[in-house]
Order: sequence, then C-alpha cells, then structure tokens
Amino acid sequence: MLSYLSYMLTAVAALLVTCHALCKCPGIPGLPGIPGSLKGQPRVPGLLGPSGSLMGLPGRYRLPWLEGLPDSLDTELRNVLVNLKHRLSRLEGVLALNGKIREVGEKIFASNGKEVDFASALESCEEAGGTLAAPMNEEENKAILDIVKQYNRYAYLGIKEGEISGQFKYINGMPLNYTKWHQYEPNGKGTENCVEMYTDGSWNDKKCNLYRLTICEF
Ligand code: MAN
Ligand code: CA
Repeated sequence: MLSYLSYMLTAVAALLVTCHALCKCPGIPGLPGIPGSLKGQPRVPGLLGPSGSLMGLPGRYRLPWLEGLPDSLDTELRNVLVNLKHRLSRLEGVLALNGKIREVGEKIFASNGKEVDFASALESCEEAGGTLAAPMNEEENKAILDIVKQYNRYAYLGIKEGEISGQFKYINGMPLNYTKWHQYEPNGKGTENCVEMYTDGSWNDKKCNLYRLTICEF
C-alpha cells in the first residue's frame, strides 16, 4: 500500500514536471514545439483523465490541449495534434492578452479597426475567412460590445432586413434567435436595411452606406 502510494506520488511529480516543461521545451529537431517528453505514450498510463485533466487534482492542472483526442489515435499523430493544440492555445493567449480577439464558446471576434460601408465590411471579413459578427446570445453581444467600446465606434452587424420590411435575418438567411433592439427600433420600415450596434450594446436599423466599424467572427 505504502509503495503504491509512493509510486503514485512520484508519478504525479514526474507528470507535473513534464507539464511545467511543456511551456519551455525546445522540442525535437524538424518538429518544432514537440516536447520530447510527449514523444511516446503518456509516461503515467491512466493518470490522464478523458478530459485531459490530471485525475484527482484541482482544475488548475487541467491540460485543455489534451482534451477530446481518442486514445485509438496513432501515437505520433496524437502528439502532433497535442502540440498543435498547445501552440494554438498559446497563440490565442497572446492575441487575447493584446486585446486583438474576444473568444466566446467556439467563436472568435476581431476587428481590423476600419470604418467602411456594410458591403465592404462583409467583404473584408469573408476575405479573412470569416463573416460579419452577429451576436446569437447575450454573451456574444457583450463580446462584440467590448470591441465597439475599445474603438468607441458603432459597428455593423451581420444582420440584414429581409423581403418583409421590419423582418431582420442573419446574412446567411436564417431567422434571428436573439435580438437587442434599442427602444423604438427597428423603425426604418424598409428604408434602413442594415443594423448597427451602439456603444451601449443595443441595436439600431440603419442605412447600409455609412461608415461603421468592421467586426468579424471566425
Ligand atoms: C436616426 C437614425 C435612425 C434611428 C433614429 C433614432 O434617425 O439613426 O436609424 O432610428 O435616429 O432616433
Ligand atoms: Ca433605425
């Protein structure tokens, strides 16, 4: 019993050292960033839980880039994916730290800081592989509002008026599942086909040919 306990403690200590080393590990030649310690199977079989957490240890020892990878994956492929996820999460950390992105669930919101008309804003978002930001819940609305406040500029949303005036949809044609209209909006009755976000996070239907902050989602 005592020897099992001391084995487990050694194992946990070894893994924590490994985890600590992950951030500084120089990697192996030809495959930058792949820590040598992750080259083979996990050193302590069974210690990593299914969600990439160290079983029985507090949340701050979670390893999110180990999450969701099936054990059946080839070891080398698994290590490549683990390291890609680790590298991505560090890059996201840098971008978030520098105020370049807001992450909500699976979505990433970002602005190029430019004020252009609706069509140009949509075009630059699509060119970058995204689309115009459209909040689908309060949390997403807050994340977009954060950027609106950062630049202190109203922004166009990825929402347009449909055939029926007063009926607004996402630009992919789907009906809105969340709205945050300012009091008495929308009031354009077919003359204001786009939607802007005010600096309090509420929405106003507005003409599409004005200069508004570009905020994209990816
Ligand atoms: C202006 C425009 C409208 C808006 C009203 C609100 O006329 O921005 O879109 O509805 O102000 O007073
Ligand atoms: Ca209006």
